[in-house]
Amino acid sequence: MTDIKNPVIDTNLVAEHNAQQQADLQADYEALGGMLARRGVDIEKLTALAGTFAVAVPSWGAGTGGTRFARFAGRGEPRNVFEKMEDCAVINQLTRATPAVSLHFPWDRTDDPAALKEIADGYGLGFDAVNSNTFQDQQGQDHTYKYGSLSAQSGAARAQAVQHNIDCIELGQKLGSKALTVWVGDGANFPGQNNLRGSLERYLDSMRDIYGALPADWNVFIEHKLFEPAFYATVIADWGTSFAAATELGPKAKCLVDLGHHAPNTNIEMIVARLAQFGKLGGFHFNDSKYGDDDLDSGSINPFQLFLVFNELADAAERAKSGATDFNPAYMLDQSHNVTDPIESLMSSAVEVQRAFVQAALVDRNALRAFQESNDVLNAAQTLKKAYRTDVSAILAMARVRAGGAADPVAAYRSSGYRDSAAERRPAKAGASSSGIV
Ligand code: LRH
Ligand code: MN
Repeated sequence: MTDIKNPVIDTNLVAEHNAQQQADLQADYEALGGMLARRGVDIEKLTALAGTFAVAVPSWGAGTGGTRFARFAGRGEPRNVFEKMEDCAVINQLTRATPAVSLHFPWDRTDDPAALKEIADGYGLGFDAVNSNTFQDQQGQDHTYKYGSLSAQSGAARAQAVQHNIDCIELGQKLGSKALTVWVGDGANFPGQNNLRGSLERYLDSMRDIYGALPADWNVFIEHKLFEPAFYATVIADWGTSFAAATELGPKAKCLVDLGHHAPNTNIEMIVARLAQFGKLGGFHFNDSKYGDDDLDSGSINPFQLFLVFNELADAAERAKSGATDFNPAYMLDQSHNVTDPIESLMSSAVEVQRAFVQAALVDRNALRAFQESNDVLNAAQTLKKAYRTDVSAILAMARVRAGGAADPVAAYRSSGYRDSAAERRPAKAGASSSGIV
């Protein structure tokens, strides 16, 4: 039970909710426990493991996202970083799986980081990687990023972008963050627009300056993306370029895998295995997609892929343990919520990522290795499917309840009336979008 100094949702309401669910949960838990025991698996070990899982919430996901076509503001939208933290506190209080928030600057800029840190402490929240933003021009900005930022032809634009990233590191340090995520939309829309090698050389020069400003215990995460906003050539388009850049920069530079940043049908779990093998897997932006960078709820379209990613992470963690090397990639959600309540989507997405983590721990790795070594292809494939087909919902719910969360976070959230009270307390600013994505 992790106590939260200033819980946002009335803890009595959560206790009543859990009391109503207790009998069903206990029955489901015992049934699953019995089935797993017949497999030689101790359900208590898995529930304890589930309780150790944590995925960071993107501050920019707390508000309604948008597309190039429109943004349909939701009720009670957070209007500033403090209200985003309040929403993130609700997500963690009910799921007990999201104890950190990933901020985005300048969307979350504050002149009082100490006050923000104090508020976060009260909510039991910390700060994961901070994100810079050189893919939008800010009011009164001297040099436009229209033709790129860290790789721009303009030295002034590059220097401005480098300084912004250094400012993000300094603000992140005041909040207790330990990493900077750098995603740039830099690229070209037409063949010939940029010298493809020149763009990457300028990007690396800029990143060396940012790397040089990193505190000793910080990492910089390079986030690749195949396309958008550039539609012909993106400077950091794929894991290979990201890996080469991170290797070029040094040990504190790692690669971040956003699941939505690949061509359809890309084998993302293999990219994860490769980056882990070469010690360059820094972290994730979990989401799901059917076509492009759709930023849909994690596990909502292709939950088997999410499981396969965690299967590779479990393999890498096992190897790291036996090799006594540390393996601790940063887990973060990065989603955009256009038609659901962002809090509900972020809660259910955190649970879906936690589910994949627990299912991957259910894989009988010794049996799998034996089937692989004997080329018993079908049994090898079935060993993964057996874990994936196991409904671990009761384990996830029991882990939540034991940690002080809600057996059913969305049901508890809805019965709390939080969104209605937020709508009263946060009259929408006419026309102004406050949540950042657009
Ligand atoms: C780019 C991206 C990046 C963020 C942005 C909000 O598509 O995934 O991680 O900076 O979304
Ligand atoms: Mn991302």
